[in-house]
Amino acid sequence: MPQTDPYQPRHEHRFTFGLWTVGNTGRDTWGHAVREVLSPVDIVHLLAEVGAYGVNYHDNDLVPAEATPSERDRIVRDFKRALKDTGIVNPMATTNLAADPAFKDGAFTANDPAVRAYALQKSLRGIDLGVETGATTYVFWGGREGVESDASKDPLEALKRYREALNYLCAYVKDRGYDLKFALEAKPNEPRSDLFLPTTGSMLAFLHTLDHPEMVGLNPEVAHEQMAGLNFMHAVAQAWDAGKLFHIDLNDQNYARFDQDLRFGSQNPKAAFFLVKFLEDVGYAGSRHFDAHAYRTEDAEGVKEFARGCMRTYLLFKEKARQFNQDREIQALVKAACADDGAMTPYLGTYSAKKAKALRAHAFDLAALRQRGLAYERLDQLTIELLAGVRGSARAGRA
Ligand code: GCO
Ligand code: MN
Ligand code: MN
Repeated sequence: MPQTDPYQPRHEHRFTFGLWTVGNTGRDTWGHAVREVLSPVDIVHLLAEVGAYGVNYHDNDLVPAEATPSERDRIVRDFKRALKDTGIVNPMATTNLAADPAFKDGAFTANDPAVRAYALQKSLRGIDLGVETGATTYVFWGGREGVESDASKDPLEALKRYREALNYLCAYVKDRGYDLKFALEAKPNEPRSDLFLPTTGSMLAFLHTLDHPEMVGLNPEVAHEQMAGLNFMHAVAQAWDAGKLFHIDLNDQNYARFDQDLRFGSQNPKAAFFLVKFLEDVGYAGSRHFDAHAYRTEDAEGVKEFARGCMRTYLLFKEKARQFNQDREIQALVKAACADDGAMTPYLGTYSAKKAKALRAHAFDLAALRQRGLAYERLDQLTIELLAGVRGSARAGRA
């Protein structure tokens, strides 16, 4: 394909995949693996082949828990060599605090202090490993930090333990002089019935209770907010507004189904479009990490199609966002909806006693406010037509 293809992934797009995403073997609660296990080195080469920018991993995706120190060193050496050979980079790493049976009651929030200490030790080692392979963002997803029964754990105690653990790890990073920031990833449920800090908004409030909030941001995930029935783009906007959008996990999800990790944009294309439009409009410069996996029906070739599809869909919507921003009719409707003749300027904005006095005395033309139609039906239909491809750049005009 020529370099000018706007849908060809390039390094500057910062598309990344976890080792566990394209490496997913299709094992689920009901069935065995359907695909071969790929080594980290194989995955790095696969990602280079499909045009990705980076690879992320959990400690044990790279180094198996049972590896000896010399095995660890060999694995890390081979991985770094593969990165060098392919030009793939490692922007993010994380700790697997979910798989080991020791974490059945949580990791940082487990009732057993030995489990909490083990979780900290695993995180310290995971941080060292991530830094060694170049990661500058370290994600915390508390997959087991929750309950099945509220009889089992005091949520205030759990929050206290969670806070203590993150404070400890922030202090470690500072102590070591690492160039590393943390990104917290919320999820409402799965694998546990109820996870603590279930939404991006909860995480955002929580991180400001930490000792070093400046080191800590968010890693919102599309499916996690959708599982809670929320508007993901709004959560991302709030994270951005707070200066806390450190990372993002892109995938898709059919609301109220099991945790699906679908190819980005494949289930809710309109929501995905507005998400891409948001990220591009504000100039988000971080990784676009696809935390998703191929359908269980797919073979190795299907996995590559899945990965290419995630990136291509992102770029398709990026181009559609550009068209949306340049479409005269769409922009006229947006502008009309927000039209401001300045009549309210004396009353709006920062409070003053004078302003409030004037506002209290103002008589509104409520009949006019109540009758006004906002033409959002037309605006949304034009959006759909743009996405469906029947509203090309010929009609869009120039911005
Ligand atoms: C999930 C999560 C994970 C995390 C990963 C990185 O639902 O399983 O999204 O994939 O993102 O563990 O922390
Ligand atoms: Mn997820
Ligand atoms: Mn995720």
